[in-house]
Amino acid sequence: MKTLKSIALILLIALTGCNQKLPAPADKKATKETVNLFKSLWELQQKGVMYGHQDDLMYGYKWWYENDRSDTKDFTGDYPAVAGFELGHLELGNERSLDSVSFVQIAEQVKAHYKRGGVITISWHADNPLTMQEPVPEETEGRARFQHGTAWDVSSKEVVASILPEGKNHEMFNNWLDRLATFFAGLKDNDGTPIPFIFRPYHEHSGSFFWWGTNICADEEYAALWKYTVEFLRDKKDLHNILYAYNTDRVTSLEQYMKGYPGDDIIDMLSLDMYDRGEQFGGELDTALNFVTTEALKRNKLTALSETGGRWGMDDWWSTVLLPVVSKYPVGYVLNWRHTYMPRFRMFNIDQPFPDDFLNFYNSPRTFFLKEIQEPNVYTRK
Ligand code: BMA
Repeated sequence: MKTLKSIALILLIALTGCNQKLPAPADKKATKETVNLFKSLWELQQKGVMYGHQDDLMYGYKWWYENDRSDTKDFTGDYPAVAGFELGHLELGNERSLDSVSFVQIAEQVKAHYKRGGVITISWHADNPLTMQEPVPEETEGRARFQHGTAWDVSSKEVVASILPEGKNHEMFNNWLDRLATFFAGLKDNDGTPIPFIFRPYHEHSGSFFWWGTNICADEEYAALWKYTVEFLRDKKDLHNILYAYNTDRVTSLEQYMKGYPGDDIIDMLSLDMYDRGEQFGGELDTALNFVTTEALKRNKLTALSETGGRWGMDDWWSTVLLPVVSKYPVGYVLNWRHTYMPRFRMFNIDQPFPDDFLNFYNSPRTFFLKEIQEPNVYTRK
């Protein structure tokens, strides 16, 4: 009897101990692979930090879409654990993104990275749905003229209101979301399994350089935009392979970070973007990651430093500035922004895609590149 009882107890602990106890995505209907991804990311973020790179599989400074090529792999021998992609201009029905990348090829690389067991994250620099319909006002000059109608056009504070229900651009915006949904629905494995990914739209809300930025719309409007978008994709379009990342730019307090947060029923990840613009970066990043990751854990959410980049002219940034700070906190991944294709640009040495010090970051036991997350597979957990 005693033995039977203890066997039952051991079984109970084993059953409730592993998978069951781990937090899960906000979407109650998330696919099995998406739930597994969430749980894998949750566990990985306690152990170390994954390396991510935007458009890593699409191009480098001097090459454009070559089979299986990656700047990260060229330099370290391994792919990044996290591959970033960008969908700006998909909403317009274009074949290529605002960075001239083919959407068909993006879908190919999403599939390839999924097959390798890598993590996928997608951003969306959507055009300005209000001003893109209007001609450039006469008095607009310089940079503002260049940005007219783009994600960076902050000339009107009416944009978000205009696309929410009752707004004059609501139907048009539904159309944009429809195009997004069609693209997402097409992200499938050969056997038809929807490929899970992290979607990070309307990013850097704490800044005022996008039409969804903090001084351009009210925080309530921003939260409503998020809620509307998620309900559209998740409930109306029945897409259950998406983890949603809330995101801000540089912030100095949790209160500032949470302004516009749409709620735990919408969001899966609390992420932060911060680029190194000078000496104070390390301290500021430390403070911000401290309160963002503490809050995320409290809410059972994932975390990431979803955009970052080194200090101009600093050779050992990766190992002396970034690594020590991200190692202090449960940060899921750090994503390095894109290596803009510019084959004729010669102002600095772009023959080498990363500084030598990047290898110190790569070799650290705290960092994970693709090979380190291939087993167990983040989608099957086997
Ligand atoms: C920005 C810049 C732009 C680019 C955009 C979307 O941060 O890199 O040149 O168009 O991201 O990828």
